[in-house]
Amino acid sequence: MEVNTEVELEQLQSLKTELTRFMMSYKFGLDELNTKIDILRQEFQYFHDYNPIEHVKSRIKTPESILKKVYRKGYEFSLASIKENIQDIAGIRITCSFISDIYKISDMLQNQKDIKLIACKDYIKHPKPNGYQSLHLILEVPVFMSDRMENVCVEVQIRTIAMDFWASLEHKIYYKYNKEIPHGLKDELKNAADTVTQLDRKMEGIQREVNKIKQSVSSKDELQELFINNERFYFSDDFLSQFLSTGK
Ligand code: 0O2
Repeated sequence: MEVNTEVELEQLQSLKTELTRFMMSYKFGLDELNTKIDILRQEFQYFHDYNPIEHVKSRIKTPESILKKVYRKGYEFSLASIKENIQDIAGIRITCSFISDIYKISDMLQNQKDIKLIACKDYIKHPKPNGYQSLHLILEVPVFMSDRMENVCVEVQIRTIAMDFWASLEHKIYYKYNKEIPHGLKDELKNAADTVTQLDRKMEGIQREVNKIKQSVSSKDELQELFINNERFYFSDDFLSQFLSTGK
């Protein structure tokens, strides 16, 4: 369709405004959740001395991909229907080192008062028949804009590095063979998925052993300093003794 008359251009302008507002709300939803995830990551690093999050990637579904999903699922074509039915327009993928980190992060997010859990699919406890593993959460976050508040859904996929490695290779193969993976390769992928499970369990066990060793008491010097954004904060003996003497 070619748009050229003045009326059509005006209509297009107002549609563009509406679509921009729609897509921006998902961008803000992602920004909010990304900030929350970054705070959890930093706090965890300070208190547990390791980083449970290897990396975080976020994306907004392209209009073409939204359109395909609307047709594939037979939804009504309106922004209200798209907002209600397509809950993965905004998506975040969190990659962790260990399986236990996945559930820690999932719990920490779900325990936040302004986050509402809409759905949870645990493909780690119940992997897909092809071997796919990941924890999927649909979370709703409130986004406050200049003239309104909107609840926005964000799909959060949390998985280990090994699960992510498997999923990205499977995804490439899936599209290379136009969604019809040959049987031999399917079996090999399933085997690889079983190896991923074994590796993740083994790494978790090693991490548990290391944690036991790490639980030794820190030196006095270590307990008197703190680094925030590479800036060193020092708690002097005087400063600390004030707290210790009042018992606070
Ligand atoms: P993209 O580009 O990653 O967003 P639905 O979302 O309703 O169509 P379903 O099955 O209810 O389908 O959703 P589900 O199971 O939560 O999975 C949706 C997303 O998980 C997919 O997004 C993939 O990212 C990922 N996923 C699910 N199954 C597999 C799988 O077998 N292999 C791989 N590699 N990834 C998978 P999209 O929409 O496909 O694309």
